[in-house]
Amino acid sequence: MAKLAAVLLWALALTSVQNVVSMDDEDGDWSDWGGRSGRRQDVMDDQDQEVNSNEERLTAGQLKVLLQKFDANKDGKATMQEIMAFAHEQRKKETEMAGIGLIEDMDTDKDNQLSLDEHLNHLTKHAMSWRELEKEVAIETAKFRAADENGDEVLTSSEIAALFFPEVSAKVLAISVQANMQMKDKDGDGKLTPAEFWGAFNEDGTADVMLIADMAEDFKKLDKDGDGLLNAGELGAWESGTFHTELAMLKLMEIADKDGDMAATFQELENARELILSTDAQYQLMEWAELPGEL
Ligand SMILES: [Ca+2]
Ligand SMILES: [Ca+2]
Ligand SMILES: [Ca+2]
Ligand SMILES: [Ca+2]
Repeated sequence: MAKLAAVLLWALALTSVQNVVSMDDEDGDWSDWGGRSGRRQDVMDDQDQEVNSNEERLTAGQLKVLLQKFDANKDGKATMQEIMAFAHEQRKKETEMAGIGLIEDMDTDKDNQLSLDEHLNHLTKHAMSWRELEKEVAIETAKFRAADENGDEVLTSSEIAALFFPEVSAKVLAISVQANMQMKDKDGDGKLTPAEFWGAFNEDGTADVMLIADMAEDFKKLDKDGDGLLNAGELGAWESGTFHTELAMLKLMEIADKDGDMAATFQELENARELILSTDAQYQLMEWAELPGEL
């Protein structure tokens, strides 16, 4: 179960945490996981000593199996594109595993399916503020319809995952990104300044310059076109978790890819095995390597 929890933690850290937290806040488990990878990183930093012990090291065998999984065209090398495609498929599998367990508290007629009524009843029951509820209902209804692939008005197994983990469905993700854009975009120009993105405002409405400076590096990495603002696509990379995985894997490439062809061979990965200890790349690879029944 610890491994499943780790998998879920990773998926959660990467997705719209606030939705899941608001739905499950009565049991208190999920709220402890609030925050994105920042919180997780703090925990990891505290464990540096343990991470450096043998038990947390990837074995050569694990690396070999991971490379085989990444290497879709079987040329013996893993490219960034292959790794990111694997990451997406993996996230889909992980979230689908959570499946029906996700709706336990919501599925009031216990038919192992989630109807829109059940979803909205649960939302209403746990609403924090009536003012926000109307908006929430509209967003959640749109997400529900987008997740309902076969249009039969109930969500079953893999459809359920998309509602909770929008990143596994392009359609649900688009709605989630649009909703978050609208929520954060104070001046309504369809793009986010650093202050809008982090919600970094002082009580008098001016930007919290200190906080923004602290986060400047992350923002710069997200701002792919470098215009100083985040558009929907750039925000989508953040919401989907692609951003965190991509950064971690770019780090892996930077360390491992010695001949600079932006692809890693087994030998390159094996040489990098010690060098990536305590990096996000290491944590991500470990999680993939330790998936139950995978290796
Ligand atoms: Ca039901
Ligand atoms: Ca359906
Ligand atoms: Ca704006
Ligand atoms: Ca931009």
